[in-house]
Amino acid sequence: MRATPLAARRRRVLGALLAMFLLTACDPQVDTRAPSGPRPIEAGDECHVCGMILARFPGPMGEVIADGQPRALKFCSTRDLFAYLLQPEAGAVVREVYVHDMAGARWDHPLDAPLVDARRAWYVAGHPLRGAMGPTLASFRERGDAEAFAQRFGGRILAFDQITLELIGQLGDGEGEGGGGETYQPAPPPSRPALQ
Ligand code: ZN
Ligand code: CU1
Repeated sequence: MRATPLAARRRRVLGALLAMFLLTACDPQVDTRAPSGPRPIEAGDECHVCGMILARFPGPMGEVIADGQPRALKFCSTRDLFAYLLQPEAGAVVREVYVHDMAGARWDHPLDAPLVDARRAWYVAGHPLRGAMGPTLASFRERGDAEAFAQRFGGRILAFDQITLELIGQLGDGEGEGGGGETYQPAPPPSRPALQ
């Protein structure tokens, strides 16, 4: 059957729409945007999960750069960071994740510590030091620093992908207990390379 000019035009429009859809659908897989890097945590920053003012609390904190969010999302603790990251909805929009490298940092002054790529960091769970929300994960850029911490305080070492919601739930409750526990204050290692 011979197509009328109108039907032919409709087919062309549909074809163009289909091509646009396919291009858009493929887009996330060819994302080549370079990481923009961590933003400094500032005095008034609030936790994206619980609303607490970060600067008032001890222990390592986290940060997320997410699509559709002009500002970095900040987290009072690695515990709240993972509680956010491990929700199914978060996965689609999270671009970059950072945590404090506590090697060479004072546990009660985490804002002095550098923020490092959380996906490549090492974590210690099950130690007695308290973060902003109570029991929390100590975070380190180097596995050796996590091992040294675990030797001193106890706990087990985990990679980013080994952290589950179940594990976060098992850390125990303790909101508002921040500041308790022992003080972790190692001497900075002598030859730590500078982070860009
Ligand atoms: Zn929080
Ligand atoms: Cu909190």
